Amino acid sequence: MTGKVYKSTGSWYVVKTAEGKTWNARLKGLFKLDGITSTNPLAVGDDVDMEAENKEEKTATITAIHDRRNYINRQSPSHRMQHHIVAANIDQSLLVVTLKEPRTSQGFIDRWLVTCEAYHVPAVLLFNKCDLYRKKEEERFAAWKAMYEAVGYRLIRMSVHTGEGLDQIKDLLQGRISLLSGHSGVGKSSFLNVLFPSMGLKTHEVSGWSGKGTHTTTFAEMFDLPSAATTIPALPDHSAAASDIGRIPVGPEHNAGASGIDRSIDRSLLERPLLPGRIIDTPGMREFGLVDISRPELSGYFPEMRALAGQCQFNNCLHLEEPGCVVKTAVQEGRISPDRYISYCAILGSIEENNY
Ligand SMILES: Nc1nc2c(ncn2[C@@H]2O[C@H](COP(=O)(O)OP(=O)(O)OP(=O)(O)O)[C@@H](O)[C@H]2O)c(=O)[nH]1
Ligand SMILES: [Mg+2]
Ligand SMILES: [Zn+2]
Repeated sequence: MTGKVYKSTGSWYVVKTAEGKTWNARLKGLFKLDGITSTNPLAVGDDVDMEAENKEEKTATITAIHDRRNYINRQSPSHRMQHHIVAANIDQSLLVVTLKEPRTSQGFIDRWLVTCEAYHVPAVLLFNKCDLYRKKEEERFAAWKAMYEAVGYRLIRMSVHTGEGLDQIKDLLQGRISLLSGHSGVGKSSFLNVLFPSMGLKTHEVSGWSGKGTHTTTFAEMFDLPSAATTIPALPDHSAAASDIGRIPVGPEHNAGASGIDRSIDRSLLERPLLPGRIIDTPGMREFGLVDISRPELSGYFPEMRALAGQCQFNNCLHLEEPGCVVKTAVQEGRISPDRYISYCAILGSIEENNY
């Protein structure tokens, strides 16, 4: 029988068959030897063949791993020389970004975008906690929106607390396998809980919030979105203590009324039926280390630089100090954002010299 890996907890994998039956499966020792450079030979999203070990207990042995359509790979946080496959066979990756509590840096976003480009996975940036934005964050958001949209990325402004943006994101999720990533504490699990209250995922308690946060989600896990027949219940009322998502009580500074902008949403949008889709919740990442990307190929993963490929005087131009560089000219003339170029230089500098 064949199935898809929904969760990995060390040596056991939760595998779901097309009929929706869930098995606990493990790899044959043979496969473990293959994963020399990868900390995990199998990732969430992998399709596998398996043989039943015990039909009553629903345990099985994985006998083969199907070829991956794509995957997202990162540097293992604990072993610099090893890779960690975040997820395989995904249709899109959604990066949850926050401008405060915690603050996501542009460097982090750009490293993530480069990886998505390298693995041909469409990326969307979800700016959560927009209910917390004040003047400074509004300005930052406007600047990043202009910068990323100019490059061709989609940005969605959202708030798990007010519901802003959730209808658009629901549309994005339909019928696709989506990977949800971002720093710890940006609200990934809270977001899934509010869209799909029956999931009941653990989220971070507001009372021990330190800004950095401990990881609440510890394993990547895939969830089936409610089927087309199911409708999504309306968001909890603002006045009700939304204990199920552990949200911050609405105080004057969190209240839409304080800024004079009504950020409430049309609740009827949340009652539309959904097409089946799947979403992968992941543990928060502190850093995102690139793997498998060489210095000469890096600019190919910046779409605004890729558009100028082959036009520099030297065909091995790294767009640093070389004469006749069209990328640098584009930066000087304002056609490429200086901040994106700075990110490019920083990432280039972080790629090991011998990695080409
Ligand atoms: N103000 C505000 N707080 C939010 C919002 N979304 C989530 N939070 C809060 O942010 C905190 C962290 O949320 P989680 O959902 O646990 O974050 P996570 O991204 O799943 O974190 P890890 O599992 O550690 O990676 C919780 O206290 C949430 O209530 C939002 O839109 N606005
Ligand atoms: Mg979480
Ligand atoms: Zn150049």
